[in-house]
Amino acid sequence: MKLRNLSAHQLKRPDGLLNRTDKTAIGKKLNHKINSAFSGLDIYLQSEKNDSKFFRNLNKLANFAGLTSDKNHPLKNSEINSASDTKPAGNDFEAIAKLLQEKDSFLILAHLSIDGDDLGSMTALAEALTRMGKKVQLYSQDNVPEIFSYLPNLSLLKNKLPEQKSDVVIALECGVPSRTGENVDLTKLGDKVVNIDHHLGNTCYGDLNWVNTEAPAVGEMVYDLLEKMGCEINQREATGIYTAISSDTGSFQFGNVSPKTHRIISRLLETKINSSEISRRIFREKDFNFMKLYGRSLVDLEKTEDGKLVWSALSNETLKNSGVKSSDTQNLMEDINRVAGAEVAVLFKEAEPGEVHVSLRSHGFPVNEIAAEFGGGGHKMASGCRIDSPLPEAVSRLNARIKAKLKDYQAAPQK
Ligand SMILES: [Mn+2]
Repeated sequence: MKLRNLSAHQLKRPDGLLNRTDKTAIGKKLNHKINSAFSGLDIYLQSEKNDSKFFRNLNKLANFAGLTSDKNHPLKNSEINSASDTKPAGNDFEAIAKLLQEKDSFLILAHLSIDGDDLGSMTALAEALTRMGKKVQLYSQDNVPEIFSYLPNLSLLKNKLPEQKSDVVIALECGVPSRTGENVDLTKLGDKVVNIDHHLGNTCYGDLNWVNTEAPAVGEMVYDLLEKMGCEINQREATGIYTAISSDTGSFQFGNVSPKTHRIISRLLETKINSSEISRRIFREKDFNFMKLYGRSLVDLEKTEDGKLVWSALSNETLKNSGVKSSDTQNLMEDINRVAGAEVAVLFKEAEPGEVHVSLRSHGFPVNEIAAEFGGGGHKMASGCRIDSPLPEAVSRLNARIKAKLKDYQAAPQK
């Protein structure tokens, strides 16, 4: 992405932090008026919604997204500069559909800690491309969670990179190339790099980029792509896309679900997929050990006197003895966020002694700002960070920051 200079008014931020126009540049304009602007080493995302402007420090977001381990300079210049500036960024939907129809061999990559959205999406896309007579391989560095074992085309998924170069590599919801895994060089794996994502902060590193931050799941984008290619959705594709969308929307409960989402789901159900069984597998069925650990996290639940902050902390010993794989502890968080009257819910997991993984949830309080203070980030109401200190210290440090911020929040509720 070659950068162009911004005019002063474009950069003006209410608190004046982004006013150094001489050193600041802006990346290509994305679909939804999201710009990445550079001020020295600080990269901000500017988004506009209903005439309000929001700024996010992309370095902090990037760090959360696992873009690099260097907390001070999380985005590498090579990653920032990899896209061209001749066309609008993140808007190559039609060109991607055309490329997929023209080319013959594909490698589709998931992000680290593969989830229902990118897994369901890649299996559906693989099905469609295979039906078009093309060769498709799937790659994920991390193993597939057991709950998704019903998905079709899992035999195509490997955690070893192919030796032969494909015509096209497709990265699904990876903000930067390194999100696909360690030592993955997309340009060596395929002649063309296609980047499809629905998250803020994507650096548009592909030859073709399609970033739609209004899509609740990348699965919805894959549906659009299949439709554009004239693909009559079959039951196997529908199973993948249903898995993708229902995973990322918490079974259609989250705020990003739109009428379009339901129209797509309606179309998927027409293929007679077993949606209740898929929902049971994703959301209801739990492993025995998980249920015990889940119970433990609730028994240990704590709250501040005013009840605005609730949290639970699981020690390394508890986690180790639980027999639950760390990749399977992601959903422990959700029910902690159900306590009435709480503004913020936190789960601390001491993954290794002295290494605490923190999940934060809220119903409006910007937990991403708390996470960012600790080198993490994420969404306003769902964020995460890692604190390298003993568990009790991590709990008291983070909670102290939340309590301080909750005071401001109550004084001046945001948005
Ligand atoms: Mn997703």
